[in-house]
Amino acid sequence: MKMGICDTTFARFDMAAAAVDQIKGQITNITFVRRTVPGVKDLPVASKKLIEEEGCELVMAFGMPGPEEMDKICAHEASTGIIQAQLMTNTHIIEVFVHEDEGENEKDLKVLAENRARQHADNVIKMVFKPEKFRREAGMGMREGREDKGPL
Ligand code: RDL
Ligand code: RDL
Ligand code: RDL
Repeated sequence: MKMGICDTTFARFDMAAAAVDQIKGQITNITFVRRTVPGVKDLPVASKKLIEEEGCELVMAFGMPGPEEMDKICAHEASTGIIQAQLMTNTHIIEVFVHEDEGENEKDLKVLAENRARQHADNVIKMVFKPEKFRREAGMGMREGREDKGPL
């Protein structure tokens, strides 16, 4: 399988490296194609190119929206673009965003970013290779990077 990995220089942690490490530890026959762009708004077309020009069957897109109002708008625009790219290509682009103000401090933000990246990587493995295992997590209040909420 060919998997696209797209990330930004704006982000303050290398989430893509954590995710690739997480996947390589469980699945061996995956080829990764990596692209880095400046910021989150560049992720949609970079992801679409990984699908259409590089033949990736799934893309993980990593980004870190900043704390300002402008950054939040940017992040929303990027998400909308990522969804549009998914619909245009009929292919999943797993959006892994960590908002800078989700962290209580820099250390907490770093731990959150690493955990979210690794847990979305686990999600991808389950979605693609173990769908019946993922099915058992339906409705279970799963979260990425922090404690799961749990079922009602
Ligand atoms: O196309 C070049 C840039 O416009 C693009 O890379 C933007 O995504 C960059 N950018 C902003 O301009 C901004 O105001 C980013 C953020 N905020 C942000 O919070 N996170 C980003 N990029 O990854
Ligand atoms: O593509 C992977 C994720 O980005 C995607 O599954 C999102 O829908 C996950 N998600 C968030 O990132 C978020 O900030 C969800 C919520 N909030 C939410 O409130 N409910 C969800 N997903 O089902
Ligand atoms: O309920 C607490 C959090 O789940 C909530 O604040 C989410 O919106 C946090 N969050 C993001 O902001 C985001 O951009 C999450 C994701 N992405 C995500 O992919 N998975 C999450 N939370 O569990």
